[in-house]
Amino acid sequence: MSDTILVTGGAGFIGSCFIRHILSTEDVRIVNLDALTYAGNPENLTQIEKKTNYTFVHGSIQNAELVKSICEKHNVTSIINFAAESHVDRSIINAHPFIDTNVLGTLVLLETLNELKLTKLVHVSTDEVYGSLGKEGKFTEFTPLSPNSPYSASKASSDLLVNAFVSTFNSPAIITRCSNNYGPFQFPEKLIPLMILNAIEDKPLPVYGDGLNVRDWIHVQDHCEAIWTVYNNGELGQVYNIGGNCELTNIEVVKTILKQLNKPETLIKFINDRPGHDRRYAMDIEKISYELGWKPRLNFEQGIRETIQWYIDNPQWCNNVRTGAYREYYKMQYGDN
Ligand code: NAD
Ligand code: TDX
Repeated sequence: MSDTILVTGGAGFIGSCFIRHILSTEDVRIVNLDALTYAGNPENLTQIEKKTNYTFVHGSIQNAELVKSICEKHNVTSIINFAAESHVDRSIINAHPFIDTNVLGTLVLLETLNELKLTKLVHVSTDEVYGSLGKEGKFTEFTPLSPNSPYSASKASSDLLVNAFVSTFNSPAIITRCSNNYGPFQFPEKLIPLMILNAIEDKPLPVYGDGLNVRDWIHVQDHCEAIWTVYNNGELGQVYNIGGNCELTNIEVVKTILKQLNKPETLIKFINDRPGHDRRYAMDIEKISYELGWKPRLNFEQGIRETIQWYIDNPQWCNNVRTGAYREYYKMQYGDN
């Protein structure tokens, strides 16, 4: 066993998928540092929590002393940074936690990387840093950063910090930028789990604007496999785009969910558009495909069917995450719908 990886934000949607996947297939140690915000859920990790090569630490990536002491105590060799405030609508309500975690937290990880001479940092970022596309074209790694929401501005800022550390200190860091993820254990503030749960409960499905905004959907398992590929074979200092080659309008996604659940389209409710709503995202994944041999494996039709089934099969998880604070957020965002 060689690597001990500090995974940050590993109790969230994507980080927990990564940990479950890697600990069931690879011979590595993982230390998971997570602040357990509203989006962090230890229940996402019950299947691996007793493994001897897994340690959980409750704390923030902004706490430089804590991050350093964890790395020293566990002989951490490398970091994969999933920790973030991740929801665009929440960043429109209050951007401060986004700057604190996404920007200042990433700075702490970069400084730790340098100070302790760790072998690498993989920084998990997003297609949203590139801004919005028109009808044609895709984002490549050369597309200029042009973020439109406080969330994407905070992620772009963290990406720029990573690049600056690579240029200035030759820090061994790599950035991955992925498109919209879906799959089990996703917090029901994001489009797909929100629509699934509302449809199951015969509640209105709130679609922003005309519903014709396009997202490039990827199953979370494919994203995690791509990150593992980059971690092992990616070139230090590089950026790798990751995507699902699956562009769909929001209304297509919502209608697919309703059809699979055998629910009427009259549940769809068009509501006021999200301010600054990006129209279209699409990722060009030539670089990671040709250089590292990664391609998405799961198709949307099967992936969404299994995801819907997971939410049907896990009502306890769904009830546990919809706390009082969640209900307050929901009411603020959607009124009495
Ligand atoms: P999530 O909101 O489900 O999980 C984020 C996790 O980070 C939670 O467990 C939370 O407790 C933890 N966290 C928050 N602040 C922290 C802090 N200061 N210190 C330590 N832990 C903290 O998010 P996700 O959807 O799993 O996204 C993970 C990463 O992937 C993020 O960086 C996000 O920007 C990026 N990303 C997400 C998507 C997507 O579609 N969800 C797509 C591309 C990139
Ligand atoms: O209630 C809704 N109604 C609606 O029409 C919600 C929550 C969303 N939408 C629309 C907005 C987007 O066009 O659905 C689309 C997807 O919305 P989100 O699930 O909020 O994702 P998005 O804003 O595209 O950002 C996501 O992808 C990139 C993640 O939240 C980010 O963490 C990731 O970086």
